[in-house]
Amino acid sequence: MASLTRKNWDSAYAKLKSALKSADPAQAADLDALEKIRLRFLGRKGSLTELLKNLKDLPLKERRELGPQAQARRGALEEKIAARKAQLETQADAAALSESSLDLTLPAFMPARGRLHPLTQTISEMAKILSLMGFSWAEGPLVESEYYNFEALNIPAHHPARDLQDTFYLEDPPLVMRTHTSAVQIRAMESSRPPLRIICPGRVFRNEEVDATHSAVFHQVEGLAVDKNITFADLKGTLDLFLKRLFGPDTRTRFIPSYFPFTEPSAQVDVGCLFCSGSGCSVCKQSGWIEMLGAGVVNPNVFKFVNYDPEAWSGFAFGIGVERVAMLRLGIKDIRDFYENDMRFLSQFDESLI
Ligand code: 2NL
Repeated sequence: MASLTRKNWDSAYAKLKSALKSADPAQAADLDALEKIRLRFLGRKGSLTELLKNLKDLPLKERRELGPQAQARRGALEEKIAARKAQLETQADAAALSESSLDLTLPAFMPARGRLHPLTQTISEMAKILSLMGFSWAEGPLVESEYYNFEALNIPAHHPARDLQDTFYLEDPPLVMRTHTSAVQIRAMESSRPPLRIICPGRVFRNEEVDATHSAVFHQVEGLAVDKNITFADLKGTLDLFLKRLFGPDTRTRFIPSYFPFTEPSAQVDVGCLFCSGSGCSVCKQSGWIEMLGAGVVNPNVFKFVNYDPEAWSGFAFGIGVERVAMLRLGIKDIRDFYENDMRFLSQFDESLI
C-alpha cells in the first residue's frame, strides 16, 4: 500500500474484521495456534499493525475517526490473546503435574526428631556442673563382687544393707547387682593415686517393692574428692554450690547429722522446698525442706582397703538419686514413667527444658 486512500483503508479494515472472526483467540487449540494468530494480526508485519502504520497517510480528520477504532480493536485483541494464553498455560501445568509423580505442592516430610531420655538429660546436667568443679566421669560394671559393693565400703558381713530383701544376689558365681555406684569409686582409688575427683553416674539395683516413688532399678550420681586437708567445710561448700547451680541461685541448703558406714561424719543434705520456698506444701509435707542427698567425710577404714594413707589423705563423698531430681525438676509424679518408653511421656522432655 503505497499511498492509502480512505476507500482502500475501509476495505482493508473490513477484510481484517472478517479475518478476525474466523481467527478467535478463545478458540486457539494450543499455544502455537495462539502465537500464529498473534503474529498474523499483531506481529511486525501483521495486518492490524500494517493498518495502524498506514493510518498516517490519511487526512487528519479521518485519522481522528479511524485511529481510535483501530487502536481499540488492537487493545481488545491483545486482551483476548493474553487471557487465552493464561488459560492454556494453566492447563499445560495441570497436565504436566498429573503425568508426573512429583507433586511440588505437597508439604515436606518431617522426620521425627529424637531426644535424650529425661534421666540422661538430668545426669548430663549434674555431670556438667560437677565437671566445671574439676570432677571427671568414671564408670564400672553393673554386676559387682560383694567385696567392692560392701566390704571395701566398710559395710560388714551381717549389716542389714546386705540383706536379701535389699540386694539382688547372683548365685554362681556369687555376685551382686550393685546397690550403689560406690564400687566404681573403690576401683578408681585402687587404680590411681590421690588426689582424685570423680563422679560415678549410673544404674543401681535394690530389691524393693515398686510404687510411684520406688523402683528396683534406678540411677545415682556419686561423687568423691580425695586430697590433702579436705574437710567437712569443703563438702558443704561444694554441695551448696552444686545444688544452687542445679536448682537455681536462691536455693537454700541444710546439713543434718546422719549415718553411713562409709563416711564419718555423715550428713543428709536438704534443699529449701522448690515449690513453696519453705512455707510448707504437699511436696515437702509441710516441712519446707526436701531431702536431696547423702554425704560425708570418707571413713578412714575405706582408705585402708584401697591402700591410701588415712593420715596423709582425706576426702568427702556424696550420693544423689537421679530420678528424684528429674521428678522434682520436671514435675513427674510416678517414677515408673521413666522405664515404660511411652513416647507420649518421653516426647514431652526436650533437651532445651533442662
Ligand atoms: C545416698 C548416700 C552416699 C557415698 C554415697 C561414698 C563412696 C566412697 C566412699 C565414701 Cl568410695 N562414700 N559414697 C557417701 C555418702 C553418701 O550416698 O543417699 N545416696 C543416694
